[in-house]
Amino acid sequence: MEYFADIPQIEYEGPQSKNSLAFKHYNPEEILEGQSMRDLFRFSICYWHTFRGTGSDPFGGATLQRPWDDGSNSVENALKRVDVAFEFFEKLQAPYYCFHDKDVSPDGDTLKEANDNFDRIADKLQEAQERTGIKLLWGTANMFSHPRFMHGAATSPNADVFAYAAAQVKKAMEVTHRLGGENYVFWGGREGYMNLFNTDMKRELDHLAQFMHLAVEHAQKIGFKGQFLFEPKPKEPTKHQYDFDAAACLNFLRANDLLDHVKLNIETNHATLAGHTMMHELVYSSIQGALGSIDANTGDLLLGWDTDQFPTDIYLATQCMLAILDQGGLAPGGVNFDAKVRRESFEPIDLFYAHIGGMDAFARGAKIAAQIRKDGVLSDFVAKRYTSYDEGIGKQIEAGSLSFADLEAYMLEKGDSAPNSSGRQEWIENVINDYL
Ligand code: XLS
Ligand code: NI
Ligand code: NI
Repeated sequence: MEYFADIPQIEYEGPQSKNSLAFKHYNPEEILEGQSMRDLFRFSICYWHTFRGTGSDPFGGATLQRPWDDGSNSVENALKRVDVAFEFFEKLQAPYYCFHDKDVSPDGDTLKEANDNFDRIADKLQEAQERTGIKLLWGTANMFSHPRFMHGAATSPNADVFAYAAAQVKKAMEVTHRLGGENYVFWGGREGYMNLFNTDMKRELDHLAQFMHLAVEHAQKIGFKGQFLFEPKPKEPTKHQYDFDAAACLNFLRANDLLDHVKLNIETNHATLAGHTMMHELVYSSIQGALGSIDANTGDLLLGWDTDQFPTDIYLATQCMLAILDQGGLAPGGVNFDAKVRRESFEPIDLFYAHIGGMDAFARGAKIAAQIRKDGVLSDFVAKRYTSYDEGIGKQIEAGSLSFADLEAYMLEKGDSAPNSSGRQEWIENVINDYL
């Protein structure tokens, strides 16, 4: 059975092509900075938006036409979705996918029933992976949709909810491991608070840290060697999420001795909700050796929530790829499209346009970033801007060999600092535009 019978295999046709069902820039075989685009991006398609999204919003119900889906939460429907999803991944030449447990598998009335359902679906996922060669980038657990998680999961004041969440993550890790998942993600869900008057923040954060240590311990027990990833997001659904931004996450991981085990999964729309640019979050995590993977999407400055739109902005993609190329790629992470089509884009073909556009935007951004890097325009200028630290007093400062008293003596003798040079911001922005 073919579910997208009117859609051809999406192939690379080059920038001159006028075919909107072809890649114009994403050429999996093309080499950029020594690696193929396939290996550089490790593109992944998310199950939740693409196969479980309905188009509903707080003001209206489902709009998306998904003729294969009977709308039920049955195992049969879930099994059929696996076929649909893998046909989609294959047609798009996407090497990876990722999921929450509850995206792929129906919940149950008891934990046992939910686990049995998950095993049945995992059998089918495994079969589909083996048949197509498509791999699991990461797995995670949905610990925010069910009403039991209204106060959070690991940070819930209800210890039974902590226990349920632990059981759920244990299972999700085991299935991820069985499917060869290369990473396991923790995004906060409802780990945060709505009001501090009713919240013991210290206890909640301690519980979250303990939960993550239990996950690390279980990974060792089952031999899961994948990378753990923590995904920052400042708000939504709670008013204040504990995984606010890269800085807050890294502080949490460092303070709780988790930094050796967990890196970050940075999402564009979450960065902007936190008042940062995506590039800021990428660079901030990368310089600390903690940039593990990205959730590629974009927000809308005029809409103040996590709109999870497909990334089509070449400037943004260039900024992302400057940071990613700078650390030589993302493996074992990748570029996951945590993005959804608009509720007005309700036909299945819109899913193809959306992903083709995102993959092409990243490919273009990467080509532009690689050229900028090859010409050394940014690196040369930045290196020059800091030359005062390459010799003399600057070199001694960086070496840590001077005290406040030494610096005072130096400046008392000199009288005043050397003149500054221009930051050339407008010039450097013009230079970037020359490459676009
Ligand atoms: C929600 C998050 C979520 C994570 C996975 O805003 O982006 O989708 O990526 O739990
Ligand atoms: Ni995400
Ligand atoms: Ni998001």
